[in-house]
Amino acid sequence: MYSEKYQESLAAVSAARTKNIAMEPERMTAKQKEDLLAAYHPDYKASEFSVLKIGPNKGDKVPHELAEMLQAHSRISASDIDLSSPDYETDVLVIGAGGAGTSAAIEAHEAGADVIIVTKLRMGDANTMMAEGGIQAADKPNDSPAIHFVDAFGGGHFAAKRDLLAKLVCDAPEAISWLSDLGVEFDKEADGTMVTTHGGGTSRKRMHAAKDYSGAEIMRTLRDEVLNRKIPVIDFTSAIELILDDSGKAAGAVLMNMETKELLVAKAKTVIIATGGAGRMHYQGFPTSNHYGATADGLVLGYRAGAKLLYAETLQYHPTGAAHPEQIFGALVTEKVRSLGAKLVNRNGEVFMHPLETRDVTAASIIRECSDRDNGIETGNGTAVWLDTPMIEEIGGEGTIEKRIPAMMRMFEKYGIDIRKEPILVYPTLHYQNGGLDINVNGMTTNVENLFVAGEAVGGIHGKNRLMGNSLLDIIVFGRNAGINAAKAAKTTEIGSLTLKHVDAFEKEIMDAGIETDAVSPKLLPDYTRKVNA
Ligand code: MEZ
Repeated sequence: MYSEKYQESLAAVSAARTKNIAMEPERMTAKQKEDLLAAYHPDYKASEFSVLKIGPNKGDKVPHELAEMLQAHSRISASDIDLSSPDYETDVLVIGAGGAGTSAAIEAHEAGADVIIVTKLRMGDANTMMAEGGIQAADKPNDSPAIHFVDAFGGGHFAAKRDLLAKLVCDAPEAISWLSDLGVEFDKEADGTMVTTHGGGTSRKRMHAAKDYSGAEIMRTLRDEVLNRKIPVIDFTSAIELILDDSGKAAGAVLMNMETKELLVAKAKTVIIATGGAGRMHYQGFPTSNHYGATADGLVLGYRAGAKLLYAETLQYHPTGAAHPEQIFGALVTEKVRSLGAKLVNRNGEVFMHPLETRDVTAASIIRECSDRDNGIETGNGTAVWLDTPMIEEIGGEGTIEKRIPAMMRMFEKYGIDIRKEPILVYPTLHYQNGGLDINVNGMTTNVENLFVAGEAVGGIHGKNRLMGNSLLDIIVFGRNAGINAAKAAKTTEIGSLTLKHVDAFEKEIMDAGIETDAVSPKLLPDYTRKVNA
């Protein structure tokens, strides 16, 4: 139920619905997309970026908030830590317990390695849990990994590392079977075949889903598998620095108990960073669809240890974050809503774009509609456009929303909005870190031996924009891949003496570059304390 101020616009949306359902909005040309992105996408706003003064990516630009963390002081100095008697020793240390970390741990364990998972919150407190719309895999007769590759490569502005993207799409069908065999309940037709839908930028229906809580269903299954295998999970404990050995190989991490702040040392033959994304950095002041712990920690850990970043200047603003009511501001409204037929409509009830353009283009169109075109709806918390959800019931028949996107329905129902009958207000929300640590196809960073990365902390798999459903896919494909290869490397690794010299060396770089900062990193948790004016 919307207040009086929305009624005129709601009436226009409702009056135009039948015509809007029938209309087929034109696709933009490549040139139109380029111009739109340059003018309206947050990644193109030069004033929001800083040039890094130190570290492996010196000279590159990243968002101000990330630059501050990458060039911040460590939480420790090397002399604080006694590395001579580690608290934990293992073959493979996995940092992070979302979908990528747990998949990596399962495969490393399967390969016979001793594995420890360390996580700053609890297992499954991760963006995986919050992923809604689905996971892509070309496993239907009209599709192929090659077509999947072409869609994702184009959607990512032809910038993806080809070997990483090829692995993603080629391993996708097997990833679905693996998850299915572990117990993930994907949506199926009566004959047992998987239900698949389109996403933005896909030329085939290859989105597999568990209704609109696909990530939660996948995480439930992976968590059970970790527990069944009795893989040790050290929770409420963050990694705050990587440990190297005297030949520069990753060899463990300094850990911090989140409650007591006690420092611990974990020694490992190989390390996997699977710390997830960065939405809680709130780049450019955007709200986020991300989990509370998404603070770019893995990028900081890797960077200070010498690992390179790739495309850290590119972020994904999911076009449809909830813009109203305030209690769910920024929460994800899954792209599946558009896959099922809902169109984006402005204040006057006009469809202003094709609903399944890629996410960067869709987000930029919404921003243009709400800014220069002045066709947005004032919410009291900014402006927004309508996502006309009742179209779904008109197209798919009564009951479609409850069957296919029940979590969406419940989320809005709590606030008195029945999405079967009323449209919802949306605006872009910070959703995904396209960039991250640069890896080879075996999952190891390009310049720190035995340091593996999986999941959202990786850069380069998707290029400069990711398609829907390729993230749940990459955490599985590259999580498993990292686990297998980290276990293999651990078999032949001899660890030299442990060192934190790189931490002190980085501190010296900060001083030498004249960087004046009080910031410490990794951030670990966002700071939402209210700043009181003096
Ligand atoms: O891949 C994603 O980010 C995804 C499936 C999100 C969504 O819209 O549901």
